[in-house]
Amino acid sequence: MPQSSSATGGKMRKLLVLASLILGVFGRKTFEGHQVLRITAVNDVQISLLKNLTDHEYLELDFWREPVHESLPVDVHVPSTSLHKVKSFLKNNKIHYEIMIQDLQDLLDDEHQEMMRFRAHQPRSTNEFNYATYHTLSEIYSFIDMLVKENPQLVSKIMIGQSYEGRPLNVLKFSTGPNRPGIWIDTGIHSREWVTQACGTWFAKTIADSYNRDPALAAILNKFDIFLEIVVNPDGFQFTHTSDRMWRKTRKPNPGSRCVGVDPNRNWDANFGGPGSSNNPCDNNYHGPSAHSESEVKAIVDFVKSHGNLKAFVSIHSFSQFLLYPYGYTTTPCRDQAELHNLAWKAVTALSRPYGTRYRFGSVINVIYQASGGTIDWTYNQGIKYSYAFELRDTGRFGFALPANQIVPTAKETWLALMVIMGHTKNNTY
Ligand code: INF
Ligand code: ZN
Repeated sequence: MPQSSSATGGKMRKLLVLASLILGVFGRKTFEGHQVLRITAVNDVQISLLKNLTDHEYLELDFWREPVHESLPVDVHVPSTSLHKVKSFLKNNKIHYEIMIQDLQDLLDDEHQEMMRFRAHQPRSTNEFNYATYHTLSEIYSFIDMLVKENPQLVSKIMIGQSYEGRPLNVLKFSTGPNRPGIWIDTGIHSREWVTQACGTWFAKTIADSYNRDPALAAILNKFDIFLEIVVNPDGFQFTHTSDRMWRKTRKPNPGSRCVGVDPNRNWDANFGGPGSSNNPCDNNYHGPSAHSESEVKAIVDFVKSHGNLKAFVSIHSFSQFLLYPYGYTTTPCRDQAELHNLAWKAVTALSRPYGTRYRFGSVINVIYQASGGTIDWTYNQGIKYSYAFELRDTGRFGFALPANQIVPTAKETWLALMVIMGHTKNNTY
């Protein structure tokens, strides 16, 4: 019996759908059976054993928190293919671990479904924008344009450069008058840290809406401009949506290597290439061929230098719940260590008020580990005294896959800390 044309057409449609599904799925890395283990080393023998693990590239381990010292847990994303090897290695060496995430893909499926639920409705204003869900790059770009259009007196958009793949590096400028000193805030330098770009949009809306209501913010904006770059690493961010949700670096190919990307938080001219950064293009903390080699970093460097009057610089990461100040590349305390430590304490105290979220604080090298070529070491050495890095929620239960229902609480508590830092900057700038 010859097939009727409609039946053949129907078959064709089904094949096309299947093909696009396979392509879509094929293009996107999946994490079925991948687990995140929390490993607690009890001495430095165990720490060095864990550090050796990082050398076995074939295991494809992705350390969400690197092995440093016993007081800090090690969180490692283990592909399903390496789970048995890694778990027997840990057991044989009597290294304690627990499974923090049973199946990473389950978490990411929930995240994706949650996003799709809201994507149907295109917001026509920033009041309709849903701050309690994760967004794509184009949704964030249109949010930025809506916010500027709605607040022409207060908000403008500056394009400080282009990413490697040619995407605009957009910075929101909040200003109530000419020739003001500036405060810089950035989110999304590491693309997989999705709660940070989400908080960046919430911060932008809050500044626009609260300027006329909150006297403390008005006092800050009457003396300072605020510059907010929500997506520092747009190529990496787009890649986390289309291909690999766990991507951290930029997306520039490395000549002579099969591995792509540079860690933008190792690419700054602050002890560039020093300890706590890698010269291996396949590593997640690869520093790149030279300082400021990444256009996403160079754009900020040029902006900081041309502006010439930034008084505070805050770069926002996730996760771990830390508030960090320089230095990362040396144990030598920075000149203003006492003041920065005291201000960090005030900031994390304010942060803890709404939900009891507890932060640790201190210099990068003391709280976490040595890291060379980091953002805030460079900005501090440029003379921007109030240079801080945040590590937002959580402490590893969900890590980079933080559920969307924590976005707004995270943004609200972080905003309180930012207001303390900006207020102090205002009261201590002459
Ligand atoms: N932060 C760590 C990193 O290796 C620690 C850090 C923070 C180093 C700030 C330097 C400055 O970059 C993150 N957090 O990656 O996401
Ligand atoms: Zn980061």
